[in-house]
Amino acid sequence: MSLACGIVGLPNIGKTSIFNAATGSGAERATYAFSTVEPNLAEVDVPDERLEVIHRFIETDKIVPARVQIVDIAGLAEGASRGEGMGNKFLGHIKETDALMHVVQCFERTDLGRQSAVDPAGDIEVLELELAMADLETVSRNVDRVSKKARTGDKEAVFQKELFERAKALLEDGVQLRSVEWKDEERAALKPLFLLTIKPTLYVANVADDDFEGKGEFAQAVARHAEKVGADWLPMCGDIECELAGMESEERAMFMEELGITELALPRLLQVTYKLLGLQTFFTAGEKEIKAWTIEAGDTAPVAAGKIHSDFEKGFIRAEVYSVDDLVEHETESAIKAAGKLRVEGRDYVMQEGDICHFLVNR
Ligand SMILES: Nc1nc2c(ncn2[C@@H]2O[C@H](COP(=O)(O)OP(=O)(O)OP(=O)(O)O)[C@@H](O)[C@H]2O)c(=O)[nH]1
Ligand SMILES: [Mg+2]
Repeated sequence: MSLACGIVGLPNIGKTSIFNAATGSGAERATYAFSTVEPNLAEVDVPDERLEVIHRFIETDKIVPARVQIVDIAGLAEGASRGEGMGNKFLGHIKETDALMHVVQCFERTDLGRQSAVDPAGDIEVLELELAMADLETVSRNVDRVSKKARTGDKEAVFQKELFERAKALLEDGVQLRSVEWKDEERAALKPLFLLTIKPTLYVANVADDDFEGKGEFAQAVARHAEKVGADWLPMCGDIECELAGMESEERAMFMEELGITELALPRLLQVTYKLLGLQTFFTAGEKEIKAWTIEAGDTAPVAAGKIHSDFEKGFIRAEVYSVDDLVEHETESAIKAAGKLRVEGRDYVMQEGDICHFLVNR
Protein backbone atom coordinates (compact mmCIF):
# COMPACT_ATOMS: atom_id res chain seq x y z
CA MET A 1 0.00 0.00 0.00
CA SER A 2 1.54 3.30 -0.95
CA LEU A 3 0.33 5.81 1.51
CA ALA A 4 0.42 9.53 0.74
CA CYS A 5 0.11 12.64 2.91
CA GLY A 6 -0.31 16.20 1.69
CA ILE A 7 0.97 19.21 3.63
CA VAL A 8 -1.34 22.23 3.65
CA GLY A 9 -1.18 25.60 5.38
CA LEU A 10 -1.06 29.33 4.86
CA PRO A 11 1.96 30.78 3.02
CA ASN A 12 5.34 31.06 4.70
CA ILE A 13 4.56 29.27 7.94
CA GLY A 14 7.03 26.40 7.77
CA LYS A 15 5.43 23.76 5.55
CA THR A 16 8.60 23.15 3.58
CA SER A 17 10.61 23.15 6.81
CA ILE A 18 8.44 20.35 8.09
CA PHE A 19 8.62 18.58 4.74
CA ASN A 20 12.42 18.74 4.91
CA ALA A 21 12.42 17.55 8.51
CA ALA A 22 10.19 14.64 7.59
CA THR A 23 12.02 13.62 4.46
CA GLY A 24 15.60 14.67 5.12
CA SER A 25 15.51 16.55 1.83
CA GLY A 26 16.82 20.01 1.24
CA ALA A 27 13.91 21.61 -0.58
CA GLU A 28 14.16 25.36 -0.77
CA ARG A 29 12.70 27.33 2.10
CA ALA A 30 12.55 31.06 2.25
CA THR A 31 11.54 33.99 4.38
CA TYR A 32 9.13 35.22 1.74
CA ALA A 33 5.69 33.88 0.98
CA PHE A 34 5.00 31.56 -1.98
CA SER A 35 8.56 30.30 -2.10
CA THR A 36 7.23 26.88 -2.98
CA VAL A 37 5.72 26.77 -6.44
CA GLU A 38 6.35 23.32 -7.83
CA PRO A 39 5.31 20.68 -5.32
CA ASN A 40 8.01 18.87 -3.32
CA LEU A 41 7.56 15.13 -3.33
CA ALA A 42 9.42 12.53 -1.32
CA GLU A 43 9.02 9.03 -0.01
CA VAL A 44 10.09 8.50 3.56
CA ASP A 45 10.78 5.43 5.62
CA VAL A 46 8.39 5.06 8.50
CA PRO A 47 10.73 4.86 11.50
CA ASP A 48 9.96 1.77 13.54
CA GLU A 49 12.20 0.67 16.41
CA ARG A 50 10.73 -2.80 16.27
CA LEU A 51 12.65 -3.50 13.05
CA GLU A 52 15.93 -3.13 14.94
CA VAL A 53 14.62 -5.18 17.84
CA ILE A 54 13.75 -8.01 15.45
CA HIS A 55 17.17 -7.68 13.85
CA ARG A 56 18.85 -8.24 17.22
CA PHE A 57 17.56 -11.82 17.07
CA ILE A 58 17.22 -12.58 13.37
CA GLU A 59 20.15 -12.21 10.98
CA THR A 60 19.15 -10.73 7.66
CA ASP A 61 20.53 -9.17 4.46
CA LYS A 62 18.38 -6.06 4.60
CA ILE A 63 15.82 -4.18 6.62
CA VAL A 64 12.90 -2.70 4.74
CA PRO A 65 10.72 -0.16 6.57
CA ALA A 66 7.24 0.85 5.42
CA ARG A 67 7.14 3.96 3.21
CA VAL A 68 4.95 7.03 3.11
CA GLN A 69 4.85 9.61 0.37
CA ILE A 70 4.77 13.26 1.45
CA VAL A 71 3.70 16.10 -0.81
CA ASP A 72 4.48 19.72 0.03
CA ILE A 73 2.64 22.34 -2.00
CA ALA A 74 2.49 26.13 -2.23
CA GLY A 75 0.85 27.99 0.62
CA LEU A 76 -2.85 28.68 0.34
CA ALA A 77 -3.63 32.35 0.90
CA GLU A 78 -6.90 33.82 2.07
CA GLY A 79 -9.01 34.21 -1.07
CA ALA A 80 -7.03 31.57 -2.98
CA SER A 81 -10.30 30.20 -4.34
CA ARG A 82 -10.86 33.62 -5.92
CA GLY A 83 -7.35 33.66 -7.35
CA GLU A 84 -5.47 35.41 -4.51
CA GLY A 85 -1.82 34.51 -3.99
CA MET A 86 -0.97 31.52 -6.10
CA GLY A 87 -4.64 30.68 -6.43
CA ASN A 88 -5.65 27.15 -5.59
CA LYS A 89 -4.74 25.30 -8.77
CA PHE A 90 -1.86 23.47 -7.08
CA LEU A 91 -4.36 21.75 -4.78
CA GLY A 92 -4.59 19.21 -7.61
CA HIS A 93 -1.24 17.86 -6.43
CA ILE A 94 -2.71 16.67 -3.18
CA LYS A 95 -6.14 15.52 -4.29
CA GLU A 96 -5.10 11.89 -4.39
CA THR A 97 -3.40 11.84 -0.99
CA ASP A 98 -4.86 9.75 1.83
CA ALA A 99 -4.51 12.32 4.58
CA LEU A 100 -3.60 15.95 5.18
CA MET A 101 -1.14 17.50 7.58
CA HIS A 102 -2.36 20.97 8.29
CA VAL A 103 0.59 23.06 9.46
CA VAL A 104 -0.32 26.00 11.70
CA GLN A 105 2.01 28.83 12.62
CA CYS A 106 2.55 28.83 16.39
CA PHE A 107 5.76 30.85 16.50
CA GLU A 108 6.20 34.58 16.61
CA ARG A 109 8.49 35.96 14.01
CA THR A 110 10.65 38.99 13.87
CA ASP A 111 11.30 38.98 10.13
CA LEU A 112 8.98 40.58 7.63
CA GLY A 113 7.05 37.43 6.78
CA ARG A 114 3.81 38.49 8.35
CA GLN A 115 2.82 41.63 10.11
CA SER A 116 -0.30 40.37 11.81
CA ALA A 117 -0.36 38.76 15.23
CA VAL A 118 -0.09 35.00 15.54
CA ASP A 119 -3.61 33.61 15.44
CA PRO A 120 -3.70 29.82 15.10
CA ALA A 121 -7.48 29.42 15.37
CA GLY A 122 -8.07 32.21 12.86
CA ASP A 123 -5.48 30.75 10.50
CA ILE A 124 -7.09 27.32 10.63
CA GLU A 125 -10.44 28.86 9.83
CA VAL A 126 -9.05 30.77 6.84
CA LEU A 127 -7.32 27.73 5.43
CA GLU A 128 -10.23 25.37 5.93
CA LEU A 129 -12.56 27.85 4.29
CA GLU A 130 -10.30 27.85 1.23
CA LEU A 131 -10.32 24.04 1.18
CA ALA A 132 -14.11 24.10 1.45
CA MET A 133 -14.31 26.56 -1.45
CA ALA A 134 -12.13 24.29 -3.59
CA ASP A 135 -14.40 21.34 -2.77
CA LEU A 136 -17.44 23.46 -3.50
CA GLU A 137 -16.17 24.03 -7.02
CA THR A 138 -15.66 20.30 -7.50
CA VAL A 139 -19.01 19.35 -6.07
CA SER A 140 -20.90 21.99 -8.11
CA ARG A 141 -19.29 20.71 -11.28
CA ASN A 142 -20.37 17.20 -10.41
CA VAL A 143 -23.93 18.25 -9.60
CA ASP A 144 -24.10 19.64 -13.14
CA ARG A 145 -22.56 16.48 -14.53
CA VAL A 146 -25.11 14.10 -13.03
CA SER A 147 -28.17 16.37 -13.30
CA LYS A 148 -29.07 15.50 -16.86
CA LYS A 149 -28.93 11.80 -16.23
CA ALA A 150 -30.86 12.22 -12.98
CA ARG A 151 -33.71 13.85 -14.91
CA THR A 152 -34.09 10.65 -16.93
CA GLY A 153 -34.81 8.91 -13.63
CA ASP A 154 -31.53 6.95 -13.53
CA LYS A 155 -31.42 5.73 -9.93
CA GLU A 156 -27.69 6.07 -9.39
CA ALA A 157 -27.64 9.55 -10.88
CA VAL A 158 -30.55 10.63 -8.66
CA PHE A 159 -28.70 9.34 -5.60
CA GLN A 160 -25.51 11.11 -6.63
CA LYS A 161 -27.29 14.36 -7.40
CA GLU A 162 -28.98 14.46 -4.01
CA LEU A 163 -25.76 13.54 -2.25
CA PHE A 164 -23.66 16.11 -4.10
CA GLU A 165 -26.29 18.78 -3.46
CA ARG A 166 -26.20 17.99 0.22
CA ALA A 167 -22.40 18.23 0.22
CA LYS A 168 -22.67 21.49 -1.70
CA ALA A 169 -24.99 23.03 0.89
CA LEU A 170 -22.66 21.96 3.70
CA LEU A 171 -19.60 23.39 1.96
CA GLU A 172 -21.42 26.65 1.32
CA ASP A 173 -21.73 26.88 5.09
CA GLY A 174 -17.98 26.27 5.34
CA VAL A 175 -18.43 22.81 6.86
CA GLN A 176 -15.47 20.43 6.57
CA LEU A 177 -16.94 17.26 5.10
CA ARG A 178 -14.87 15.05 7.39
CA SER A 179 -16.99 16.22 10.31
CA VAL A 180 -20.09 14.66 8.74
CA GLU A 181 -21.05 11.05 9.41
CA TRP A 182 -21.43 9.63 5.93
CA LYS A 183 -22.97 6.24 5.23
CA ASP A 184 -20.66 3.78 3.50
CA GLU A 185 -22.43 4.12 0.15
CA GLU A 186 -22.28 7.92 0.40
CA ARG A 187 -18.59 7.83 1.17
CA ALA A 188 -18.04 5.52 -1.79
CA ALA A 189 -19.96 7.86 -4.12
CA LEU A 190 -17.94 10.87 -2.91
CA LYS A 191 -14.61 9.12 -3.25
CA PRO A 192 -14.07 9.67 -7.00
CA LEU A 193 -14.45 13.41 -6.42
CA PHE A 194 -11.19 13.46 -4.40
CA LEU A 195 -12.55 16.06 -1.99
CA LEU A 196 -10.05 17.70 0.32
CA THR A 197 -12.20 18.48 3.34
CA ILE A 198 -13.22 14.84 3.69
CA LYS A 199 -9.63 13.64 4.13
CA PRO A 200 -8.53 12.76 7.65
CA THR A 201 -6.46 15.65 8.95
CA LEU A 202 -3.69 15.97 11.48
CA TYR A 203 -2.94 19.45 12.82
CA VAL A 204 0.75 20.18 13.18
CA ALA A 205 1.46 23.13 15.47
CA ASN A 206 4.73 24.58 14.17
CA VAL A 207 6.06 25.86 17.48
CA ALA A 208 8.93 28.12 18.43
CA ASP A 209 12.12 26.56 19.77
CA ASP A 210 11.13 27.40 23.35
CA ASP A 211 7.93 25.35 23.21
CA PHE A 212 8.83 21.90 21.94
CA GLU A 213 6.06 20.35 23.97
CA GLY A 214 3.37 22.66 22.67
CA LYS A 215 2.32 23.93 26.08
CA GLY A 216 2.31 27.56 25.02
CA GLU A 217 -0.69 29.68 24.23
CA PHE A 218 -0.49 29.27 20.44
CA ALA A 219 -0.08 25.51 20.33
CA GLN A 220 -2.81 25.15 22.91
CA ALA A 221 -5.17 27.04 20.61
CA VAL A 222 -4.48 24.35 18.00
CA ALA A 223 -5.05 21.68 20.65
CA ARG A 224 -8.43 23.16 21.53
CA HIS A 225 -9.46 23.30 17.91
CA ALA A 226 -8.37 19.71 17.34
CA GLU A 227 -10.31 18.57 20.36
CA LYS A 228 -13.41 20.43 19.22
CA VAL A 229 -13.41 18.69 15.85
CA GLY A 230 -12.21 15.33 17.16
CA ALA A 231 -8.85 15.44 15.39
CA ASP A 232 -5.30 14.69 16.44
CA TRP A 233 -2.60 17.33 16.69
CA LEU A 234 1.02 17.49 17.60
CA PRO A 235 3.64 20.15 18.22
CA MET A 236 6.77 20.24 16.09
CA CYS A 237 9.45 22.85 15.65
CA GLY A 238 9.93 22.82 11.90
CA ASP A 239 13.03 24.99 11.88
CA ILE A 240 14.97 22.88 14.37
CA GLU A 241 13.82 19.50 13.12
CA CYS A 242 14.70 20.56 9.61
CA GLU A 243 18.26 21.29 10.75
CA LEU A 244 18.45 18.09 12.79
CA ALA A 245 17.35 16.04 9.80
CA GLY A 246 20.37 17.29 7.87
CA MET A 247 22.92 16.28 10.55
CA GLU A 248 24.97 13.15 11.06
CA SER A 249 23.65 11.11 13.95
CA GLU A 250 26.41 11.99 16.43
CA GLU A 251 26.13 15.70 15.83
CA ARG A 252 22.38 15.40 16.02
CA ALA A 253 22.50 13.64 19.37
CA MET A 254 24.71 16.39 20.79
CA PHE A 255 22.49 19.11 19.42
CA MET A 256 19.37 17.45 20.77
CA GLU A 257 20.87 17.12 24.22
CA GLU A 258 21.82 20.79 24.22
CA LEU A 259 18.29 21.75 23.27
CA GLY A 260 16.73 19.30 25.69
CA ILE A 261 14.86 17.39 22.97
CA THR A 262 14.38 13.76 23.88
CA GLU A 263 12.79 12.59 20.66
CA LEU A 264 12.23 13.85 17.17
CA ALA A 265 8.68 14.61 16.16
CA LEU A 266 8.85 12.72 12.87
CA PRO A 267 8.29 9.19 14.20
CA ARG A 268 5.37 10.47 16.21
CA LEU A 269 4.03 12.36 13.21
CA LEU A 270 3.95 9.18 11.16
CA GLN A 271 2.59 7.08 14.02
CA VAL A 272 -0.30 9.48 14.50
CA THR A 273 -0.91 9.44 10.75
CA TYR A 274 -1.11 5.66 10.87
CA LYS A 275 -3.62 5.84 13.67
CA LEU A 276 -5.57 8.52 11.87
CA LEU A 277 -5.91 6.32 8.83
CA GLY A 278 -6.69 3.21 10.84
CA LEU A 279 -3.51 1.52 9.66
CA GLN A 280 -1.31 -0.99 11.37
CA THR A 281 1.93 -2.83 10.77
CA PHE A 282 2.94 -6.43 10.54
CA PHE A 283 6.38 -7.87 9.89
CA THR A 284 7.96 -10.63 7.91
CA ALA A 285 11.40 -11.67 9.10
CA GLY A 286 13.87 -14.00 7.46
CA GLU A 287 17.44 -14.18 6.26
CA LYS A 288 16.69 -12.26 3.04
CA GLU A 289 14.88 -9.38 4.66
CA ILE A 290 13.08 -8.07 7.68
CA LYS A 291 10.21 -6.01 6.38
CA ALA A 292 7.40 -3.86 7.74
CA TRP A 293 4.07 -4.04 5.90
CA THR A 294 1.12 -1.71 6.14
CA ILE A 295 -2.44 -3.01 6.45
CA GLU A 296 -5.74 -1.65 7.66
CA ALA A 297 -6.80 -2.36 11.21
CA GLY A 298 -9.20 -5.30 11.07
CA ASP A 299 -7.60 -6.94 8.04
CA THR A 300 -7.51 -10.73 8.15
CA ALA A 301 -4.46 -12.93 7.60
CA PRO A 302 -5.23 -13.67 3.91
CA VAL A 303 -5.53 -9.93 3.19
CA ALA A 304 -2.18 -9.37 4.88
CA ALA A 305 -0.63 -12.18 2.85
CA GLY A 306 -2.05 -10.52 -0.27
CA LYS A 307 0.12 -7.46 0.40
CA ILE A 308 3.21 -9.59 -0.11
CA HIS A 309 1.98 -11.06 -3.36
CA SER A 310 -1.51 -10.69 -4.78
CA ASP A 311 -1.72 -14.47 -5.37
CA PHE A 312 -1.10 -15.14 -1.69
CA GLU A 313 -4.57 -13.98 -0.67
CA LYS A 314 -6.29 -16.66 -2.74
CA GLY A 315 -3.66 -19.31 -2.06
CA PHE A 316 -3.58 -18.66 1.68
CA ILE A 317 -3.44 -21.83 3.77
CA ARG A 318 -2.38 -20.67 7.22
CA ALA A 319 -0.13 -18.24 9.03
CA GLU A 320 2.40 -18.84 11.76
CA VAL A 321 2.37 -15.83 14.03
CA TYR A 322 4.31 -14.53 16.99
CA SER A 323 4.92 -11.14 18.54
CA VAL A 324 8.02 -8.97 18.93
CA ASP A 325 7.71 -9.51 22.70
CA ASP A 326 7.78 -13.30 22.18
CA LEU A 327 10.98 -12.88 20.20
CA VAL A 328 12.59 -10.72 22.88
CA GLU A 329 11.63 -13.26 25.54
CA HIS A 330 12.63 -16.46 23.72
CA GLU A 331 15.23 -15.11 21.28
CA THR A 332 14.70 -17.61 18.44
CA GLU A 333 11.73 -18.84 16.48
CA SER A 334 12.40 -22.42 17.47
CA ALA A 335 12.42 -21.45 21.16
CA ILE A 336 9.14 -19.61 20.63
CA LYS A 337 7.73 -22.76 19.07
CA ALA A 338 9.09 -24.94 21.88
CA ALA A 339 7.43 -22.66 24.40
CA GLY A 340 4.11 -23.14 22.58
CA LYS A 341 3.92 -19.45 21.62
CA LEU A 342 4.05 -19.90 17.85
CA ARG A 343 0.39 -19.53 16.91
CA VAL A 344 -1.07 -21.22 13.86
CA GLU A 345 -3.85 -19.04 12.49
CA GLY A 346 -6.38 -19.62 9.72
CA ARG A 347 -8.31 -17.55 7.18
CA ASP A 348 -10.44 -15.73 9.74
CA TYR A 349 -7.59 -14.53 11.90
CA VAL A 350 -7.69 -10.75 12.41
CA MET A 351 -4.16 -9.40 12.32
CA GLN A 352 -2.86 -7.76 15.50
CA GLU A 353 -0.52 -4.76 15.61
CA GLY A 354 3.10 -5.87 15.34
CA ASP A 355 2.52 -9.52 14.40
CA ILE A 356 5.52 -11.29 12.90
CA CYS A 357 4.27 -13.78 10.30
CA HIS A 358 5.17 -16.64 8.03
CA PHE A 359 2.46 -17.36 5.51
CA LEU A 360 1.91 -20.79 4.07
CA VAL A 361 0.35 -20.55 0.65
CA ASN A 362 -0.61 -22.70 -2.30
CA ARG A 363 1.25 -21.48 -5.34
N1 LIG B 1 10.86 30.96 14.28
C1 LIG B 1 10.52 29.96 13.49
N2 LIG B 1 10.59 30.13 12.17
C2 LIG B 1 10.23 29.12 11.38
C3 LIG B 1 9.75 27.88 11.88
N3 LIG B 1 9.45 27.08 10.86
C4 LIG B 1 9.73 27.77 9.74
N4 LIG B 1 10.20 29.00 10.05
C5 LIG B 1 10.66 30.03 9.12
O1 LIG B 1 9.59 30.41 8.30
C6 LIG B 1 10.06 30.69 6.99
C7 LIG B 1 9.25 29.92 5.98
O2 LIG B 1 9.56 28.57 6.02
P1 LIG B 1 9.11 27.56 4.85
O3 LIG B 1 9.31 26.20 5.40
O4 LIG B 1 9.75 27.92 3.56
O5 LIG B 1 7.56 27.91 4.78
P2 LIG B 1 6.44 27.44 3.75
O6 LIG B 1 5.18 27.37 4.54
O7 LIG B 1 6.87 26.24 3.02
O8 LIG B 1 6.36 28.68 2.77
P3 LIG B 1 5.67 28.78 1.30
O9 LIG B 1 6.04 27.56 0.55
O10 LIG B 1 6.26 30.02 0.74
O11 LIG B 1 4.21 28.90 1.56
C8 LIG B 1 11.54 30.34 6.97
O12 LIG B 1 12.26 31.53 7.12
C9 LIG B 1 11.70 29.46 8.19
O13 LIG B 1 13.00 29.57 8.73
C10 LIG B 1 9.71 27.74 13.31
O14 LIG B 1 9.34 26.70 13.84
N5 LIG B 1 10.09 28.81 14.04
MG1 LIG C 1 7.11 25.93 1.05
